[in-house]
Amino acid sequence: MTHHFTLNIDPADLLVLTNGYQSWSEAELRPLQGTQVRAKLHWMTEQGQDPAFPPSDEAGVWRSHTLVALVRENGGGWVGCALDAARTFAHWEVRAAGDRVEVSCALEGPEVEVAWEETDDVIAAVERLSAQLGQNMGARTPAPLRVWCSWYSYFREVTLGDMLDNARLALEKDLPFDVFQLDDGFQAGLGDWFDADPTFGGHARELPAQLAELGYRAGLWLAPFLVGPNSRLFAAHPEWLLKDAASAPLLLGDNWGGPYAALDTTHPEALAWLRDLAATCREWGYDYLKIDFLYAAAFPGVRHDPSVSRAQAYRMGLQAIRDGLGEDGFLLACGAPVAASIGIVDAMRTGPDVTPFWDDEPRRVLLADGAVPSTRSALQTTLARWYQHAWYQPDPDVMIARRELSLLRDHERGAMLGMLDTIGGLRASSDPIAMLGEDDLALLRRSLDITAPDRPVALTTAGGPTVTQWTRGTFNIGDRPSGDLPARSFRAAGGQSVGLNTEAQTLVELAHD
Ligand code: 9PG
Repeated sequence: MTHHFTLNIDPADLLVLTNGYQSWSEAELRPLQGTQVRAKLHWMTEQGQDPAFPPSDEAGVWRSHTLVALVRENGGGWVGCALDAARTFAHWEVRAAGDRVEVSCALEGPEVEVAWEETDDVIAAVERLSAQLGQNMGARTPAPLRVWCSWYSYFREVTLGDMLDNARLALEKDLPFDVFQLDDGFQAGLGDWFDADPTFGGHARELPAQLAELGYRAGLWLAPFLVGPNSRLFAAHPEWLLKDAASAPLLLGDNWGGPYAALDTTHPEALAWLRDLAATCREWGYDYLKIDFLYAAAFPGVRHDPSVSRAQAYRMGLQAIRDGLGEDGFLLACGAPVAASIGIVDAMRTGPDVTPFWDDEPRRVLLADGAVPSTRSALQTTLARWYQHAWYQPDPDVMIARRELSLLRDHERGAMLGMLDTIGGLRASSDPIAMLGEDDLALLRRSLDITAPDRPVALTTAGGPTVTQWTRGTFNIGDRPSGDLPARSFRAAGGQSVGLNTEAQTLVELAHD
């Protein structure tokens, strides 16, 4: 089923607000006549977008998932939103067509209600329709948690000792964390979650009791739908894997040194295995799971039950994990089809990974990868999705407060802090606590203050291709000053740029701005 709408308006008078498919996929606010770029490398589209509905790469054609908005200069315009996303992917396409604009919404999966409204207040209409979708799907929005996560400093080299050293120091310094979350690196392989990586210096099941003694909850990272091509799981159960047209296990993405396979979540035995995986982690003492690379369960491919839609297959896998973890466990989704997760997950990563540097220009601009990990990309996408606090607790990713092992300058760290304050939701840090000086610790403490989400005051592209003007302040994520606001900074309403130093600003002209 495809819905069509025609607008008798000059495309030159409109901005378009798009929502990316999964956590890392680019969301943006751009002139309609611009071009939505598609990444140059295939694995980037597989790992960062929906390969079945990727960015158009055509001038004047914009694709968006679940929700889309068109904005006129006076703040009015049009908003479209699918009102259920449990079994159906809604693919919006907006096309500049001479002196008109053609809009379509194609449904992949069973029929669902689709709202399409003209409004004199796009911000309010986006918030109202997204809230309605959240309500229809029974959105879970428990109290936000403050999380220390191992990934952004220790990466796959993390050890059991690193976790405990940081937890002890956090307690000593009275840092207000609720959860200590072990990320990628503890496991023998993707799929072989119960076997330890020999370099981890122990087993993940040893951690929760020791954290509990210090007063912290234990969190664990899993990529539950991924299966490493060299894993024991891959060899033992090829029948549980998503297949290509030639019935061979489908290999996708590129991480951990190459592509990986995915579980077929329409296979009853794979579902039982997923339930058991989450239940086992719970038995080990983890009541917080960060489940990652979830888009793999919805990847286009040949499934055991071909009558199940991709969205539904994804949701069956997600529900199995929820069933294994229990209703009272906390589920943070990452790399996840965002709307299809509503009602099962407690929190959702709302953008690409932040990094201890501002921008990865080669990958973002030359390779056109909007899902590239970088602080700039994280700010852009997360700010363009502010309304998603009605779907789950947003996870705008970690604050990087450390000055050591970081290229971020003070005003860039200030922009990161401004983004966390604006979006609300979870608070997180990954800094080795022993590395933090007094100023860094003060910034870290400040970043752990939970805030209610802010509202935009206007949708214009001033300050970068995202939502930059808020009741509490203004962002400039670009590389040139915007009015009197310096590049890469946030200024609180009526105040100073947060953390802005007096160093000369680097002014770089970027093709993509
Ligand atoms: C663990 C990490 C962390 C992190 C997740 C996810 O596109 N990419 O190249 C890409 C690489 C890593 C990545 C996301 C995207 O990170 O977001 O928090 O858990 O996995 O491996």
